[in-house]
Amino acid sequence: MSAKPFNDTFLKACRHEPTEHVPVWYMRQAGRYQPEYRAIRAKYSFFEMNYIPEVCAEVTRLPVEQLGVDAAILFADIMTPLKPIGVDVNIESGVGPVIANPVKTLSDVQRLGELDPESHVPYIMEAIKILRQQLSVPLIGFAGAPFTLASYIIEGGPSKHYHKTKAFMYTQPEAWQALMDKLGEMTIRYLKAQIGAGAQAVQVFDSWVGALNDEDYRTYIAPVMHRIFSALKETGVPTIYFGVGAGHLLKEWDRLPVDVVGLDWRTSIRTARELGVTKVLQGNLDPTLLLAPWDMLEAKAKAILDEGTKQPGYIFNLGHGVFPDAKVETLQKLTRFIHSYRRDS
Ligand code: 1CP
Repeated sequence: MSAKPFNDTFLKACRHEPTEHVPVWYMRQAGRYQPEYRAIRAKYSFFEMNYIPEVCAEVTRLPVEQLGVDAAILFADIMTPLKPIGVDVNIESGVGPVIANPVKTLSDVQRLGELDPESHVPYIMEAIKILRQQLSVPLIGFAGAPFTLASYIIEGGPSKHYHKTKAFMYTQPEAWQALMDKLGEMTIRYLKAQIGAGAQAVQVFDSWVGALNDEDYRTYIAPVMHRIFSALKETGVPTIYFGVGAGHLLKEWDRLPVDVVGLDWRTSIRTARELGVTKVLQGNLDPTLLLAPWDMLEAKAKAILDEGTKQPGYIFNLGHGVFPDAKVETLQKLTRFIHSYRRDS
């Protein structure tokens, strides 16, 4: 075990419990903004870094040691479990996931296999076990949500408007349902396996689901998200649901059996609370502020902390991932600031 005492502030906040300091971690805290990451990435492809548990563990630990954050997030990608079920995906530098065989029809959906985590992604469970020996902060496992995964599988890569995805949903409802069922089942198996190996919380990234209006979300997405979070409830491990530009879906999200809602930077904590969101909140500093003068960054972070800490159950994070031109020093300073923050009243 690690020599340091275990820091459980993040897990306490997930359970609505008071904490001595506000816990903080950053989405995409492992990545290209770190010179150490770039040095390792120069030697391996993205998936090679994933396949070698020691490398995966090293990259996961990097931001914990460098920034002093209160949680680690497993170094993998939302595309990781798709490769073994038959999606021919590669992660291209500066682009993201690119898929050689996009899904177009029901038979394409039927061709996708079932995920057997123990045989398909044993390296993920191995990395989790190694990390649990080394870390003195909780380890977050994660997966992509069905809509967001479907958007890559159908578009063939990153997209702006998700036209093909939405057209598939509207014109091939049977195939869409089959795809949601398959990806929903995959997500449950994958996250349960991560929890079985030692993940102490799990985040489901539905980054692009904000492309849907609330009615379509209710019709096409809410049932599968219900199934996923209900299945995970049985594990007793806290769950987090995050999306970008999804403020209009928050009322729906509050009805899901999920513990923590991750906000992007567009929806303030105050707005979320005014909408009636009762869940623990995580977020939501605009990541672009990492490039702003320190005084501005500090003032914006303080305003978020003042709102977030009005009740127990708040986790500081960015409103989306750290991007490559952020500076390690800025994130270090921000983390120290979050940890030193105490409410005035
Ligand atoms: O530190 C961490 O956060 C852990 C690792 C992690 C996570 C949680 C990576 C590594 N990816 C993800 C999740 C992920 N991947 C999401 C959800 C979060 C988000 O909205 O950012 C998404 C949408 C992806 C898909 C993806 N993979 C993209 C985005 C493409 C797009 O559509 O804009 C990209 C660029 C990747 C590749 C990737 N994944 C992770 C890293 C560090 C990288 C860059 C790889 C490189 O070095 O080339």
